[in-house]
Amino acid sequence: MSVSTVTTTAFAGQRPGTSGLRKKVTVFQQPHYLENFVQAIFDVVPELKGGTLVLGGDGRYHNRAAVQTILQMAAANGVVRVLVGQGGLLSTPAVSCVIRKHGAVGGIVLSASHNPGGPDGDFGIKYNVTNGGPAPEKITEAIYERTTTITEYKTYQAEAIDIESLGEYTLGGMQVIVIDPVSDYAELMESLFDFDKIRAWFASGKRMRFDSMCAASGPYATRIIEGLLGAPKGTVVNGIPLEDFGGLHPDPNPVYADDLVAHLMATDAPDFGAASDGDADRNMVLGRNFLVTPSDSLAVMAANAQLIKGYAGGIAGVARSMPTSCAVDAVAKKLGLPCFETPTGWKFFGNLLDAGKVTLCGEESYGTGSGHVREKDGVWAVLFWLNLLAVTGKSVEEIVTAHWQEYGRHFYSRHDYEAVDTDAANGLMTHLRSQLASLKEQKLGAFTVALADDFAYDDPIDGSRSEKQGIRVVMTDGSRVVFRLSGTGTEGATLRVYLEKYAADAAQHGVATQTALAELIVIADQLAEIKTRTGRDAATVVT
Ligand code: VG1
Ligand code: CO
Repeated sequence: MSVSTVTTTAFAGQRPGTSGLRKKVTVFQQPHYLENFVQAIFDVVPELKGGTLVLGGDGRYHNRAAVQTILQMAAANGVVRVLVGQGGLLSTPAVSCVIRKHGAVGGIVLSASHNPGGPDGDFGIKYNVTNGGPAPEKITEAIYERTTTITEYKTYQAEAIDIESLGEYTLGGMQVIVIDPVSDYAELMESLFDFDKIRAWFASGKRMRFDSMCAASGPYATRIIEGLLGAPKGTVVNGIPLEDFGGLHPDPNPVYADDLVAHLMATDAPDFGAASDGDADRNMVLGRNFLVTPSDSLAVMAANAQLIKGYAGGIAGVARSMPTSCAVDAVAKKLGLPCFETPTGWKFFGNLLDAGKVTLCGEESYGTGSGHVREKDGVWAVLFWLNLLAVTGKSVEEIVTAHWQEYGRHFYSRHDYEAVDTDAANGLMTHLRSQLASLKEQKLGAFTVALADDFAYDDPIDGSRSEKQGIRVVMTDGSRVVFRLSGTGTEGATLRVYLEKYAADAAQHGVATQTALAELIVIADQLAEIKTRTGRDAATVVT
């Protein structure tokens, strides 16, 4: 039982993407692969020595083994206390909550989020900083740099800690506290939402279906919604986290959560439906016979925040990622709120939240959140909607259609082309960039281009600049086509095409989304030569 220094060699490709380092499980199972990355974290964040670390993951295959490895390395690197979720489980927003509440230096999240799990699936790791949020690019880059030169790591060889039972253990000079993954988080939710009103809503016979997709939200949703809020047993389905997510693809969108959608479209549909992803930071909400886009969800939240206990004092401002629709901008304009446009990925909201510039944030990729933590938060979003349904007595459809009448409707869709040849995808982006200078004022079908650029973001708080964050082509009527390559995939490249069209006139609001966007879809293909360059006739996933 002692600290040992292990000789290692660097692995190529350990640069974190949009949200941490994500690779196939088999890549992480290579000797030293995880260890190198973890040692790089300890080397780049010296404050961890002598400090508290939070550790947990979404419960996917390899989670438990990785927890033991990291505990031993933490002990060898001088961490004094680790708070680890029971069974190694902590949702991503719960990690953020626990870091903040217990004054930890940071946290390590083990997750590949919405990517499938199991021995042939994906695994991932990311570091969260003291504010509870994902490390900013400055730190992720430093970690990456460190992985390129690493020659040794430290570990403390000892018996595995029993992380299945709550309690306190010691590992060398380090204390390991196995915590209940839900209680701190549930307490925070109770402080933000009117649980009495939601209880009354369920007691009046209203019904919901929460599909946890066999992933991390299960214990949270079950304890809070069926337990504290009194919803009938069976409200939460697929509520037990499984290492392979029961073979499901835990991405809460109409394509992968099709079973939930079918239940909400059935004749005996419940009033409200929701789903969450692998690590419980994403959410999809839907009403009876009615889908809500994530961009609209954010706008509705901003417009109604004053009705919700935790936000009754008003919100400071809103932020959305660049590809997210401008629906929330319309609300901000009307309410006189600041509205920020950031690159894709939650790490870009951290500074704005810390500085008190914004309260609500969202992404088109089924992510919404607020200043209560520094991650997007799936269960929080669902509770926000439940609270809204309970205080207004309205249905989801009534709330959203009334919203469109007031603010107009932003038709929105994302077309993903997954596992495309990497060279073809890079060529497509280069081809788009080469057209930017000449696109302005060009007529494209019925549209005229107002702005065409490669989005760059200057952080208003720390002045850092992030370039090449997506090609956007904005039309004079506000319609937009945006192109990006994903930073979370593990196979080839994934091209994301984001399409948006604004309709002020309520008579047009009932049109099917893909019909409303048909002309923009054609324009996107013409601009990017998607079909010829990718060899694909159609998108892999349309949300
Ligand atoms: C995707 C989404 C992005 C989200 C990220 C992490 O990134 O588009 O909005 O923040 O996943 O979400 P990309 O680079 O593949 O487009 V999660 O739930 O993985 O933490
Ligand atoms: Co996620």
